[in-house]
Amino acid sequence: MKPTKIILSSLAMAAMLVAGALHAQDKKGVSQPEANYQAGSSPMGAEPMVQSVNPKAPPMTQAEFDVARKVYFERCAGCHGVLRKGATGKPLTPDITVGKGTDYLKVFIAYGSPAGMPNWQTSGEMTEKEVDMMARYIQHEPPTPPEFGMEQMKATWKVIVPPEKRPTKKMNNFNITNIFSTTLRDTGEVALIDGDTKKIINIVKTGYAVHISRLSASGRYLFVIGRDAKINMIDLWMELPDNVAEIRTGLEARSVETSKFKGFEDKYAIAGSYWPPQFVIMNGDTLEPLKIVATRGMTVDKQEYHPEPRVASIVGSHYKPEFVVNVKETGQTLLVDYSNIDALKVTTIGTARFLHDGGLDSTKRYFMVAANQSNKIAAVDLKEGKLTKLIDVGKIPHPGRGANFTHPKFGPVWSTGHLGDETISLIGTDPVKHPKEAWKVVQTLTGQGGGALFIKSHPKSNHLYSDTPLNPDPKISQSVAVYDINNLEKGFVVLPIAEWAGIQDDGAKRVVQPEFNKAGDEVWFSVWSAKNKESALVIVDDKTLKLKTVIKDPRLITPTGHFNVNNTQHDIY
Ligand code: DHE
Repeated sequence: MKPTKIILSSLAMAAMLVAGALHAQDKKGVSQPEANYQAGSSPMGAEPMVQSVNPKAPPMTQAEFDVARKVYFERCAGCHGVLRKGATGKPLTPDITVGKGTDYLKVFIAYGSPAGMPNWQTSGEMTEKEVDMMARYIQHEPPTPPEFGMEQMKATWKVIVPPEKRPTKKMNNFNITNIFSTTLRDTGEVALIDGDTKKIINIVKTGYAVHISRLSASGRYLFVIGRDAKINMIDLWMELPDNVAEIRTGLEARSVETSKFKGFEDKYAIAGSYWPPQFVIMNGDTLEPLKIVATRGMTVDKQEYHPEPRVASIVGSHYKPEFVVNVKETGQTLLVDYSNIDALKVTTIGTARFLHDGGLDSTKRYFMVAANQSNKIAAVDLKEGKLTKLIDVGKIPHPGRGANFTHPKFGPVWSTGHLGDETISLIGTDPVKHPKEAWKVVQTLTGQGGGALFIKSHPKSNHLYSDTPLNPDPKISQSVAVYDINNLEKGFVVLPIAEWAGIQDDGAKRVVQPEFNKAGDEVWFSVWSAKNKESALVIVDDKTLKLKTVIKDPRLITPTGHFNVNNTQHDIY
């Protein structure tokens, strides 16, 4: 026994040195906030699951299993997957982990790795005891969370105000086309803010760690999804806009969308889940679940079965009665024809693995979706129903919905920033008048640094805005870069958004997600701090690039994304 132990611990020492050195180097490439962002917390830790014991793995008590499972879902599942089959992180199934052994695994958990694994112990986020517990936990069989089918969905479905009891016309004096729905992430609420008066109209209760808002085609209904897969449907025609229906469509989710094609306006809503891997089509009036489709299947490259491919972005096509559903781990983009949901037709287009976020080009014919860990953008033709091109861009593209504008030299372009480097890629999107530039990176701009999440422009604006909320340098994460579209060579100017917010405490004050108002003459930003710190919204005059207004309110806790009704309804970005 003894010699084995010595060998193991010297192996561990060596691995520790290598991992430590690499991690230090890697700080340039993948910062801690970037890694933490991708390893975002899953709400599933509290779900009941059966734990099986692997006799070849080191023993654990039931109490240890329960704690370790919670930690795993909060810290690790985002990258390594619910079933630990690997996603953006490596697979961690017992056939791999038992062979590595506890000491070896402890080193990687403690010190991190160059591929982006955070250094959980040396960063102070886990104790040595917790690291030891996690190293043992991942050598046991991964517990499987329960499925969530029609019965479970129906049990959570509530029509708070049935359609026949709702107003037949708009009952308020708000200019609803210019309302902003602002995510209040950590309180599980959205703030509905009047874009004209800048006053909060209502704070509406939504799901846990609420994520995004989308509009119905008519602009009347707002759909909000939480990470717990809870969808809230808000009627903007009510005297005081509020929830009229809600449902849970799974245990964990990120995306919701509505049918936008002519003749199907406000007819359907769709939500994709991270767990179970599926999407559900719902009645657009009531959220009644109608059709559930699993996304488990084969990966685009190696054509291997993936048991838990998560549904990432979804967009409603304006060209056909179709939803564009992007399945992350398999790298398949599904065109789901909703014209007859009893005989559902799905066109499966192989794009690239690790699909995440994306948006339409200015003609709305092409969907541009980031395959983030593949460092690619896939341009999908929604008219012809095929992949037009896979385009290599910078490291870990993260466009949000991206930004469309007319480049003075190259014509219409769609752009994306990157999490992993400081570049902004401009991709030509006009194969008719600019065929040479189409589906190529026509220009690469240099931004403030990595850690960019969202980029935005507007047809009426001459500016392109890029945030960098995950950059480790507070000067960069608390400001935005703005480019003059007609003079891109000049570089960017920096707007000190967090400073303009006038917040005195020491919160993180990350500046996140530029979003235009309906007129396209103001840009809204969230200044996002932890829930016990002050946050704010800062509004900039797009012509002068000067501060216009700051919105502060004790109820504005952890504001992150915000969605202008008109721009979200019509896919203007
Ligand atoms: Fe998001 C969009 C997933 C963390 C704010 N985010 C998306 C989309 C996906 C996604 C799949 C595209 C939805 C669509 O268009 O249908 N987000 C994830 C994650 O998996 C991740 C990395 C980790 C997690 O645990 O959730 C994650 N996202 C975040 C955040 O930490 C952000 C910055 C703050 C927050 O509120 O949670 C955040 N994500 C957003 C926003 C959008 C978004 C604001 C919509 C952008 C848009 O312009 O439409």
